[in-house]
Amino acid sequence: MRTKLERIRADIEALAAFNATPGEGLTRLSFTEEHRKAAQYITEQMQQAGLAVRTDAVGTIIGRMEGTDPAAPVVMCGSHFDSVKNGGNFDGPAGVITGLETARVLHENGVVPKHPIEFIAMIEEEGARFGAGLFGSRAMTGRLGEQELATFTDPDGITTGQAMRAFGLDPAHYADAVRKKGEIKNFIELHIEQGPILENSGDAVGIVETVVGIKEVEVTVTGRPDHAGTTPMDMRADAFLVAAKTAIAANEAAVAVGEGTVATVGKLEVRPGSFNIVPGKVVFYVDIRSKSTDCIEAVLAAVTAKLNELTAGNGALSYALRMMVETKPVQADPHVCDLLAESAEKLGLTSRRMLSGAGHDAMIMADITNIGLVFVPSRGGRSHCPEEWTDYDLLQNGIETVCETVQRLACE
Ligand code: HGY
Ligand code: MN
Ligand code: MN
Repeated sequence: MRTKLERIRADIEALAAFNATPGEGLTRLSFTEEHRKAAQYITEQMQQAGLAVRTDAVGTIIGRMEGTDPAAPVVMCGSHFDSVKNGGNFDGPAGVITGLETARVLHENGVVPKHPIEFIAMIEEEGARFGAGLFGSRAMTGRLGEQELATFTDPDGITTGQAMRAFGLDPAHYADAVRKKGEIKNFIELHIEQGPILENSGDAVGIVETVVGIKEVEVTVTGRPDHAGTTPMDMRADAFLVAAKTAIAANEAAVAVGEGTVATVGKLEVRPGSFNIVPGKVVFYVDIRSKSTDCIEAVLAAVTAKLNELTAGNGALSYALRMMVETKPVQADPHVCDLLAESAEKLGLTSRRMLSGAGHDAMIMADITNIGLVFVPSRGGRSHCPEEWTDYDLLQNGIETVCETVQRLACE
């Protein structure tokens, strides 16, 4: 092993401290003090590894190692360092630390690659603050628009653009983050699996071949707030009842279409939100994922049909949909997958080809480059919760695999 387990542990523990909810899992939202402190730590670690460090126009941190051919396309390696609310310490940081440790190993072993290598720490991959994730990679690939910066808000009504400005970034320059097609040779990401398959298989690393497509849609149901005690049941325009029945329809449609399709309503807000008021407005999010685009569309159609059915014939009920994130299923590059498998084998590690049910920045980077995505096991398959955990030696196996592969890609 060329990587150092103690450095990996120290990085995870250091980043875990930049947390808004200590004792209740990790909460590190974008453009907050927790973000600033984590960015400072990552920047320092990158500098100590000999990298030239910059922050792009939307806040993603980029540490660059020059190659012998500065005009050669860049090999990129990294992940994100924001979190969900009350999440775990490995979702994202495991991949950022993979980059840090790879940079350290190449630097201390005097490896000078042909291709420049850029180590990446993306922001706002989870979308936990503004509702639209994969933000840093969407900015890099040109999928971000100024409409989003001006209209997507956090629970306090602060827009993404306002939060960027308060953080010291100029949202008007968001397009400066865009990287041109051809500029990047590969994007390699290590991530925890966040599910039970790899751990149950006993294999050391997962090599992702396909990442599911995602549609995350915001649904606003408008009804009429009324007194909960005096309004007869047949005279109500109850926005929550519409939302609840729609959530059940989404669940039933995902089960019906099969092919591993999933649908989740994980965020819902009832307004005004008092026990004795018939809900006048409900805003909720339907997250639909599948390796099949047709299945995603079928579930979305079922959601829309249910909303039409429930609001037709009641003039006081209406709904609106807003697409927050939509990505198609994405394939990892076969050559990169083979290199990852060869690296694992060379290290004496077993590997298996996998599907990713979680979205990752790599799936967005696939718009402009060839990607590789490596999984390490999650204990009990748990993630997006304080129980999220990966033993450091199991994480190190993945980091060694990526380090070996990044070096080969950058030197070939
Ligand atoms: O939602 C996801 O799949 C990822 O954790 N952002
Ligand atoms: Mn996540
Ligand atoms: Mn993640």
